[in-house]
Amino acid sequence: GHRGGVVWLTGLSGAGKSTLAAEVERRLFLRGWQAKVLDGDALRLGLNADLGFAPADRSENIRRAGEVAHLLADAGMIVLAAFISPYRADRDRVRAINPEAFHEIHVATALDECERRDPKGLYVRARAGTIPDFTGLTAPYEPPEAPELVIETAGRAIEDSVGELLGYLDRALAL
Ligand code: GGZ
Repeated sequence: GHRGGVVWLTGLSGAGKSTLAAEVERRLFLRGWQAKVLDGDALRLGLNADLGFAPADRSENIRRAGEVAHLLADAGMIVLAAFISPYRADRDRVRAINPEAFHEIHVATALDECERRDPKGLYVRARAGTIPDFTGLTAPYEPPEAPELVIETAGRAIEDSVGELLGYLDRALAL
């Protein structure tokens, strides 16, 4: 069995947060663990559809997502939260809701690698000036100072990063 927890993946657009979260959710499900992905991109279609990318909107986005994540974790779920969450203060506020149940994972793929991948063509559009306040280019990203885990995805297979996160969750959440 396992305890609940908020597994908070932070990093740039294109770092691999959503890919990692979805694959780890699948792998946990196969073992019979209760896991749920919360994804910034998806929540912005519904719960957070009223929010954009100005600093105050990002903070509110993370505040709401953090509250939902902790509610699910209290119910025993392993919540895989994938949000750029560029501001340290916003992430610290989510941690403060229940520090014992919060696991900050820095998906530390460097900007040049994210821009090389550019899976949705957003970096090209941001460079062209059609997306304002783009994280890493025209908006800040504040890396975690003391994350529970740092995952580097550049130059390795997805399965390798997935295994690293699963190993951490085994140590932190297994009962
Ligand atoms: C950063 C943006 C922006 C701007 C749209 N800056 O990689 P994606 O495309 O599929 O996911 C990103 C998503 C970011 O949403 P989050 O809720 O994770 O952001 S935050 O935590 O900062 O509130 C990206 C896309 O939206 N996107 N415009 N200007 N990413």
